[in-house]
Amino acid sequence: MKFSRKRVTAFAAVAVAAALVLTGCADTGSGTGGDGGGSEGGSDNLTITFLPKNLGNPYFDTSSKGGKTAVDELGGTFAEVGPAEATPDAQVSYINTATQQGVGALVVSANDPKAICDALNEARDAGVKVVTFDSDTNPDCRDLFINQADAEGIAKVQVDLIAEQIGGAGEIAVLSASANATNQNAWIDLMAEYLASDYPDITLVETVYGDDDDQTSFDKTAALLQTHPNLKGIISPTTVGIAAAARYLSTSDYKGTVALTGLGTPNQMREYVEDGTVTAFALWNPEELGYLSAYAAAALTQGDITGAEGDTFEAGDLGEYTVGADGTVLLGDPFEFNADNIGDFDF
Ligand code: RAM
Repeated sequence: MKFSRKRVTAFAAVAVAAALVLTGCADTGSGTGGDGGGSEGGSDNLTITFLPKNLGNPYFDTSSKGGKTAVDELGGTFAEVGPAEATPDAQVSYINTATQQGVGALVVSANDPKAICDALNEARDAGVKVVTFDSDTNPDCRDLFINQADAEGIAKVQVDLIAEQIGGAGEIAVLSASANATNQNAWIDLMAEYLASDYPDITLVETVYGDDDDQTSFDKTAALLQTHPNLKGIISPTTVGIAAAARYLSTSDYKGTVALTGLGTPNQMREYVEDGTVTAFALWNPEELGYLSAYAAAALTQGDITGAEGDTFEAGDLGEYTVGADGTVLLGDPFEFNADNIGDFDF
């Protein structure tokens, strides 16, 4: 089946792909998914290993589900490995093991832009293709970065949401993931710029780090509210953070008086939208992100692309993608969830 690849249908495309897996109808068939020739230095090694920031996060469970769907479609071998904690160098040992095992590609969301670079470059020297997704490394330690959405757009949607929710003025804080996370740090810098230029009456009083750990994020929310009695809103640009903060707010006196938005998964946020703790938040579809990342990894291992600007490849049901500047492939635009549409999503 073929879908038009733009955002309007993209959620539907992955839903159908997932349904195929659930019903056991996915094409795990025969082929290599490419021309089978391993052209231009390709190895046709379709052993593709996903390495998220940490395990146990529903966001990455969902991206890995998309990755597995794609690898199954290609007739390859999917694996997911990763640390329990999202610390800067916790992924190194997993990269080294995958290199020793001779995987075709590693698909990594980095906890730190530099800490895993040596290990990734050793993997590349050994012939492993490296795709970052979600949270990039420095560009010289990977072949491609699959970007979920334009960083400016991700920053803007969250700032616009909090501004609307607090009436355009007052103190806000950010509850982030880990302090070194490439993705969150880029978004927070851009949020600060956008606040300064477009919302001069909003003051960002503090950024705290919950380390993409539920309990730490919960405790940091409590501390923020104690430290800043005039706080009007919190932006949490992490699915772990926003869910923990929502849980804290929902049973506290702050419910309905302190606004919360950021990046969340619909399944984790549904009860807090329904109980009025949260009115709107944003995200992309992590399943699509994993699906696209796996197809990009396969295009690299098969020698269909090198990661150069202008390279194009087919990403199954999502259609054709083109590599942009700095070895980056863009999935699409962020999407806003609220009480009117949250019932339409299941991830
Ligand atoms: C968490 C992780 C991930 C980020 C999402 C929004 O799951 O920090 O890297 O992209 O939130």
